[in-house]
Amino acid sequence: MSEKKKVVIEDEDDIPVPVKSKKVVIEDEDDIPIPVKSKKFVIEDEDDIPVPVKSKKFVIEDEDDLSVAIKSTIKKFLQEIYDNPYLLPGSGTEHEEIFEKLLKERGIPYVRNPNGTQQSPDFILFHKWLVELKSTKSDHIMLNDGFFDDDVIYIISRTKKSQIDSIIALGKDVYIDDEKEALTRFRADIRRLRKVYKDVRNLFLYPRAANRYNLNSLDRVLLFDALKTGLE
Ligand SMILES: [Ca+2]
Repeated sequence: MSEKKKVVIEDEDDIPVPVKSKKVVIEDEDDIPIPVKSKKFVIEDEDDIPVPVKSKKFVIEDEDDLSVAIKSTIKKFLQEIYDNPYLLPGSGTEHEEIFEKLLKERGIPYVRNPNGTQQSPDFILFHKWLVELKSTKSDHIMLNDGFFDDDVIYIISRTKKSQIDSIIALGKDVYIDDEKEALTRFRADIRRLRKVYKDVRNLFLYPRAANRYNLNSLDRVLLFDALKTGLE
């Protein structure tokens, strides 16, 4: 230890933490890095160091807390639509636009049509939660070539005689296993047909699914409860 030093550092633990990581030797106080000195206040001890996070309405301790806050925001939003299905009328693009307006009004971050307008999902909320909108004026929805994706939240707006109700559920809670098994076999057959039937002179034959799913036996209360449990 040099005697020129004004501050005597007895051992390494006494070296202030921000300085410790630097490789320069501190000869006297003037050598203390500028950012510390330029502060308007003197930090007497650690308790005086401002903690910006504490000024927020809630303290986010770690990512788990953030994810709890996001889940609770999504749950509240879905509950609102479930309780007031008239908030989400319309079909197709109009249906999506109304949903987008609801998200904007509530300050929920989202991406619309992340995979294009023809591919699921219709929205991603908070960079993570996938939402697919469906609307129908009958007792079924069109699936065409598609099916329910396990971890996508489906919001099905059903209008019947000017009454609207919403079925809100995770994909995996909607379908029954044997339905998916039948669909897998069906898709294999479609692929086979596409190979068998190709162009015949001017005629191009293209087998394509126009599958639909009947909603009548779905229990909207049970399905929504299952989704909410998953968001706890
Ligand atoms: Ca859709």
